[in-house]
Amino acid sequence: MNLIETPSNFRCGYVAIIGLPNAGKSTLLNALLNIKLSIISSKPQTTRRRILGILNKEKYQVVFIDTPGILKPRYKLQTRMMEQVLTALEDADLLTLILDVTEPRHPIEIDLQAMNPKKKPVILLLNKIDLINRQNVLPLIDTYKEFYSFEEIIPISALGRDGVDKVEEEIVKRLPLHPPFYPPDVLSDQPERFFVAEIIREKIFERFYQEVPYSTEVVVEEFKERPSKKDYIYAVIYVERPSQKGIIIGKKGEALKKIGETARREIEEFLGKEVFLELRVKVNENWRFDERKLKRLGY
Ligand SMILES: Nc1nc2c(ncn2[C@@H]2O[C@H](COP(=O)(O)OP(=O)(O)OP(=O)(O)O)[C@@H](O)[C@H]2O)c(=O)[nH]1
Ligand SMILES: [Mg+2]
Repeated sequence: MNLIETPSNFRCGYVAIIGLPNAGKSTLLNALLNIKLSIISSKPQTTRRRILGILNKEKYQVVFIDTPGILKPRYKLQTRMMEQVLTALEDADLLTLILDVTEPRHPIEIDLQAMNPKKKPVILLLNKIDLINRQNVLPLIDTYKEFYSFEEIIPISALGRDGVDKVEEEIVKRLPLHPPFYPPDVLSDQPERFFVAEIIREKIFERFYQEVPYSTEVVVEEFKERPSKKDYIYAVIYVERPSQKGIIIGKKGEALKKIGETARREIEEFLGKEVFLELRVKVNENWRFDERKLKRLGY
């Protein structure tokens, strides 16, 4: 029999990463895990679903939950996104609120008392300190001390991995004594095909402007492992209008080809093997606003 013993001082818990759109939540998740798991872009509302990222160490397991940025929903997809945030808040043992120090609106716009009725401990992370003068950091910490009784306030640069080890340390200290929830080789609860779709969506977020990235959803329809051949992946890019389909495909299919190339390279890196990626663009009219269509897309 193969019995795995967990030491009695093992710590394990759920940690939600919350904040306004574009604060650097996904960048932080990736920095903590030392792997590119969550997609990133310079545009707000990149993340649409809660994404688990599991950090496994000898004496602890941290289940991080990356979440969509907090906003006032203006359409159904955004309502679904905010439900994802609320679920994460409910699941979490500990919250990390991340704010962009170059954005003075933070975190006043977030009503922490209302969002955290059970008064779970909150660690405040002042992110993007690489973009401001060092001497402005301490006064900022003082300002936010008044705002809420944070467990800890840590200035970081998620992008530069500055302060990220300290974040891990402060989190682990506060985790419950509990055996691991997941086997040590598991990185997330989402299947590979979800991350493949996300990588393609990231390339669209990077490349296009205005409504196009927001009108786009990607679904991996087929993922076939083939003996003695590369894996075959067939993904559909859904847009809301025919004009957007034209934009994504581009002149003579150039734009779509570029998306396919950059996405494939990153998918191969993520999966650790070569793949054949086929992309198709389809119109799914106003899917963001339509309850039934959202449901079919898994929202
Ligand atoms: N200079 C700097 N940029 C950062 C840092 N952290 C994140 N960024 C940038 O900020 C932008 C947003 O980062 P994301 O990680 O996608 O932010 P997010 O909070 O997950 O955004 P949503 O998913 O849209 O809510 C990207 O362009 C990142 O490269 C940082 O520490 N310093
Ligand atoms: Mg994100």
